[in-house]
Amino acid sequence: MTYNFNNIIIRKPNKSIEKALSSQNLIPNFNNILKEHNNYHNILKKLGLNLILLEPLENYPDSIFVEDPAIIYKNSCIILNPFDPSRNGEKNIISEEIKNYFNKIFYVKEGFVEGGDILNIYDHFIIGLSNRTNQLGAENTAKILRSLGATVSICNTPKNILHFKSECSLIDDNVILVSSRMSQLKYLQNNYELIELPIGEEFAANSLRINDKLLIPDGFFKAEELLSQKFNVIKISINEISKIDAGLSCMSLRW
Ligand code: CIR
Repeated sequence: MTYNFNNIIIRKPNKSIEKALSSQNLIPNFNNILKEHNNYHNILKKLGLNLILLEPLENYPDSIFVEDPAIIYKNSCIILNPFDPSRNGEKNIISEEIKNYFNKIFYVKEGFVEGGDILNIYDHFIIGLSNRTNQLGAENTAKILRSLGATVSICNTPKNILHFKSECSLIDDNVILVSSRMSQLKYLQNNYELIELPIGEEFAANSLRINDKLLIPDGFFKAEELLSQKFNVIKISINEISKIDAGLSCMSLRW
């Protein structure tokens, strides 16, 4: 199931995160990141997940975002190919760290693709083309996924959105939480029930459904009100992490 998870991989924060990529050139504070990250993994632990904690990587400022260099499907792990040169080497390290948890490891060697651009809905994957994921990377990832029995659609991510999943997430069977920009995508409109968040709350569209709980970023009052009507919501503060364009899904790999 796409949101029924038993295991989760996260990486402890590195001090060099203060040099992480930020579209607004913001510099996060390491101690604040640490607090937010501790809170994040304590909540995940309380939800009963088996937590695999990887060591920090000082040479890779953005390496806590373990969602980007790998995806997991049916007991296989696909090592992706992150676009940004400062992030590309993360794949070599994480593949060694996590390979023993999976039956098979596959590698995307040509073209660029990041996990933030890959939305998994049961046996289907949507790969969003973005500034980080190109056609070749998407097609090579799709080939591997199809060989494992999945179906794949390749879509465009609207301009100025870092990753496809920066502003959308699967929150229930066939239900995708979207920002208003993502709600314009015909592919999503035609295939899923969409719950649209108001302008100004797009960041809350990167929420994280884990079993019967929905983790949402704190501080988005309309999103909280709307989602609490139907979901068992847990709010998580990620003010500091959001300075470097990240949300709740980016900090873990789940299966
Ligand atoms: C980056 O630009 O790569 C990081 N600062 C943020 C990565 C966020 N990852 C994600 O949305 N999956």
